[in-house]
Amino acid sequence: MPEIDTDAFLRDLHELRAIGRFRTGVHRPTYSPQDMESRRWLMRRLEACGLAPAIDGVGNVLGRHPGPGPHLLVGSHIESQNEAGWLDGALGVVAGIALARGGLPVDVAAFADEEGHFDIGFLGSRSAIGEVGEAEIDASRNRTDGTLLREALAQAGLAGLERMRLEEGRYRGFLEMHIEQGTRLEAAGQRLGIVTGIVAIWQWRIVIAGAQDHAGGTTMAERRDAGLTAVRLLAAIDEAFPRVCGERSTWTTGRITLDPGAPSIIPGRAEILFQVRDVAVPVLERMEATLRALIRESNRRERCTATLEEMSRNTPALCDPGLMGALSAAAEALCPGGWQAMPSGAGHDAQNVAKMMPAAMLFVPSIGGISHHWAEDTKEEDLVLGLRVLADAAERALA
Ligand code: HGY
Ligand code: MN
Ligand code: MN
Repeated sequence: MPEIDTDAFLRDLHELRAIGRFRTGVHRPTYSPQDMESRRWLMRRLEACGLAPAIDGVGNVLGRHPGPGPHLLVGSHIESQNEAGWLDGALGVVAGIALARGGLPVDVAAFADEEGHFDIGFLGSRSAIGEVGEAEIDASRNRTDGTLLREALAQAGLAGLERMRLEEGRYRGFLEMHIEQGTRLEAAGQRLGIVTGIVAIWQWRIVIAGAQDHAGGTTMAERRDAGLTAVRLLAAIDEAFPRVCGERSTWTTGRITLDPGAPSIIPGRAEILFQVRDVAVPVLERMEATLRALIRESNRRERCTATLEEMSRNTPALCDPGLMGALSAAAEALCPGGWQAMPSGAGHDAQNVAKMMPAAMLFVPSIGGISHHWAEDTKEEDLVLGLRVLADAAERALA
């Protein structure tokens, strides 16, 4: 069992929490000044625990262990959703620092824009495995304010820096510790989750074209209200999906925008950001086929026209049995019977890194299941137990 300084780990977590603090959470959108401050903080921390830190052309931060192999890669992301949790991502990166400080031969990574502030999502880990071309970067915009990714990179001082690629053959595997972002562990009274598989996320923009017009002069019979068509389409999706989805599928409308968005004007345009998630591609394909059929049906029946634009899709990932075994053995040794194997309903950088090396994840409970909200939290004793299990598992995986 490596000598892990859990007090320093907690101190690091709270120091990082103070950068971009928002109520009890953080607001660190990718490439914002507070995000870049957190990346600089991380580079100093990595150097202080003996790793050689570097930042790349999309803001990935990697601390490289100087010694001979074998090595593990440990990490996650440090940007947050808007006004969101202090642990989502940060926990996995700070845990990596703690393992390096404890003398384990680990490299530590903070992959940029896992949270998809820019269209393509998981930008950093997809770039690190060679899946992001220059054209994608040219075309990508910030989902909140429309800033071009190229411009955001320049403002962050990253333009022109080379983009790093994870080194083939350097690592035994990748370990990511993460807050569960759900209620399973808490409901089962468990303290640790060994992740079996990570969902894929398929995202679309549905644009509905109607006719902007006067809210009073235009009769109900003649108006082409894009807002009502959007609402009816979403209701049809919610009615049909339970017949084609899987046990843990989810479908979410994260945003509906009505233009021009005034009370006395019939919206001429509606835009829906819609995503589905599941661990099985055939289930995702069934949901997509149903979505397309419902849009065809809407266009047959409605006076407004709906079009479907694909935004992004990734692939589900199964976690590596060997690394899962190391995590389970460590969990059983440190918390007998207090853990369970479980799927991840959230997407993670691990699902991209898994395309290049064995990868596995360790969950700690979310209080109330809350995440992607500033109130996200985990009991301190569960954070410490998770770190100890991660360190023990890392040592087993490196043996
Ligand atoms: O949305 C997700 O699953 C991840 O937290 N970005
Ligand atoms: Mn995350
Ligand atoms: Mn997240």
